[in-house]
Amino acid sequence: MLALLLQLCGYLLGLTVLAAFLTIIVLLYKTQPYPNIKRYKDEKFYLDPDTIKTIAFPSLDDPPTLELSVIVPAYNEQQRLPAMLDECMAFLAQKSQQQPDFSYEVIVVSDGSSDATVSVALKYSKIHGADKFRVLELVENRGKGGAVRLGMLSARGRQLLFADADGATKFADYDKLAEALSSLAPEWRHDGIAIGSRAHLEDESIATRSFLRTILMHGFHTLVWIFAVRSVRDTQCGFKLFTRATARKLFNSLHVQRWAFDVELLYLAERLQLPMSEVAVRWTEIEGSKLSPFWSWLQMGIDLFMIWLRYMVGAWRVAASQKKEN
Ligand SMILES: Nc1nc2c(ncn2[C@@H]2O[C@H](COP(=O)(O)OP(=O)(O)O)[C@@H](O)[C@H]2O)c(=O)[nH]1
Ligand SMILES: [Mg+2]
Repeated sequence: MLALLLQLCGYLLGLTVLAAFLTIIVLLYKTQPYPNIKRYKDEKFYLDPDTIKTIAFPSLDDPPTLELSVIVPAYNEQQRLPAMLDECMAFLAQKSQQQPDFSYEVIVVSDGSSDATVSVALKYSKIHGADKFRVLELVENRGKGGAVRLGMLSARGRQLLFADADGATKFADYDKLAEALSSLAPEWRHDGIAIGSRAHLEDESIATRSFLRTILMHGFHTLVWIFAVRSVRDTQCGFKLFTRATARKLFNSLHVQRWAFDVELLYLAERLQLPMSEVAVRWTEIEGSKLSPFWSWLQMGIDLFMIWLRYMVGAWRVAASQKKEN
């Protein structure tokens, strides 16, 4: 009886090893090591509402021509977007009045929205002008990571920030991120990331969250720690600031287009040993999140494991040959 049981265990072990081996072979041969960044022709242009002309976006590979680019990924955000944009544009206008050499642009990336997100955003472009405010309309939904990436690849700033469309972060906290970034990287050619963080709010959020969400949150943090990122406490905050040099490296190497993209970015940053600093930001939970607690977290868990596995076996690689910096 015992011998039979042992034999069965042996078979099972053998099968598991074989399955793992086959998975690795399939991953190695079926996965492209570098991301294939898809961008349709219509997605290469923005509309200038004054002249009603479409103009080609510049490239992240070009030299920078202004101080800050703000990328706002927006998927069906007609309701939540105006409050965020009002706060952001008022802050930036005031800042550039106080510091005349502070120049900026905002790029709203509609991620294949089916509501009025694009027309809401275009109104801001009309009011502020297409030099300060551009709309990138993706014809197909990519997921937050894909939308942020295409916005970054179209931006002109020496520093590039991405910020969620719901205005959950107080936009004025950009100043804190900028201060942290300039002490890590005084110039845009240097590497650095300032990461908005809600880690200091964890105890408070546990008090207001349901038990299930708290368990999922801890489970997620543990998975992130095991599989990907160890030096950052809050990987998911939608408020991160990069130097142009770092944005070039990371967004050209990014594979994940869905929610786990932040984790891949920070995983890459750790591997490339880029300087990072986590900065506490003010945060308000805004109604209308489209993340369903259970399924999105399950999907993120799987994505995390797959990020780890693909880089481990070499199916994904870091885009090593970086273009010459202008
Ligand atoms: N749900 C969702 N949000 C997206 C997508 N692409 C971009 N986003 C943007 O990602 C940001 C974060 O979304 P939100 O629903 O507030 O998620 P949460 O704050 O992490 O719970 C918002 O700016 C969304 O508009 C997408 O495909 N789905
Ligand atoms: Mg949100």
